[in-house]
Amino acid sequence: MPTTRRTVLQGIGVGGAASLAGCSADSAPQTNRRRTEKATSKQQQKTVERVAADPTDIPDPISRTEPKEVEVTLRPEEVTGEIEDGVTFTYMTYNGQVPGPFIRVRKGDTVNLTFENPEENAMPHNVDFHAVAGPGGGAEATMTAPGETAHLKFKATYPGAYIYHCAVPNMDMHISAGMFGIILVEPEEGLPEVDHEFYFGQHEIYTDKRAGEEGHHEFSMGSMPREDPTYVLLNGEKYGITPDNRGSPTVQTGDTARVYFVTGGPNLTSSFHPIGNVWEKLWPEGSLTTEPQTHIQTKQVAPGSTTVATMNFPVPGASKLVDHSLSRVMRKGCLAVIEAEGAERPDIFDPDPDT
Ligand SMILES: [Cu+2]
Repeated sequence: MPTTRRTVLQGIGVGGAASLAGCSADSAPQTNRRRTEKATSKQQQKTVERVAADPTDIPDPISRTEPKEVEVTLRPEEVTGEIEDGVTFTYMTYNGQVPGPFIRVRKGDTVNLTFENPEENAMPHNVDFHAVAGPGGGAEATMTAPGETAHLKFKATYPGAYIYHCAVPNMDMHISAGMFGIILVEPEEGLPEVDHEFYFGQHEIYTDKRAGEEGHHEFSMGSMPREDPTYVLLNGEKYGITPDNRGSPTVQTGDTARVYFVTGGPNLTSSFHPIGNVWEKLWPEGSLTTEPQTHIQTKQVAPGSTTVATMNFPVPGASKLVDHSLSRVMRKGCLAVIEAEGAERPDIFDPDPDT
């Protein structure tokens, strides 16, 4: 009988969260140990059907011309989900998705952040925004044990697309388990109009089994220092954002899309490339106040950085987004697809010119 995501998720028992808590116990303050153990037994029950962030789930472009206060809530959530069919893993997420929610503000805005670490978690978490001017990007101010809530207020003083990520002592593990996302600080003049915006995040997961081996994969503290991941993923799941899996975003030929891309890492640099396409305009490191580069085939995006790039779709078909370190695509899951629909354009691309 073929296994489905749901049946596998229902079938897994204990184990994931317990060892997860064990291998990062040194990130839990001693005073919270009792509480953490109690939380662990509850956390084992929490499974989710999906962790892959919807690449179209982005707040609308900002049309305001004045700054304002923006309310943002982040919830670190430890959840068990599937990396691929039959392979479960205990992710650490912001708000249950990988990458975490896309946060959109304007230069000069003040962000009122509520950081709620749910009681059912096993571990402390926090958030370091690269858009924050201040100690740790807010990491110390948001450091919370399960059941605690912290507040942080900050002004977005400079524009750009920035990563945010967990920054507890075992931050490499927490990022590998899924704790990263983008905060976009729009320049005061806004961004050029486009037909679509998409959000993708790359990161790698280190587990104790081979890629594709069925069952629950525990986090591997052995392979992480060797930077030898089991999976390299876009939006948290193997081939998650593809037509056969969670589905792909669709555009019409002639449209322009702006892609926001973040490399969580924690260790691997992405060589970000759209197969069958090109980055028409590209803002390196998410620096939106520079002149864009044009017609870039492959862009290296380091862990802890982003890129913003536009693409056009002159002909119908799939644009496959990959890390051009291709073993990560063929063996480790790093692929997403954007589908373009529209009339064929044999003047541009003719796969069968003899008929
Ligand atoms: Cu964390």
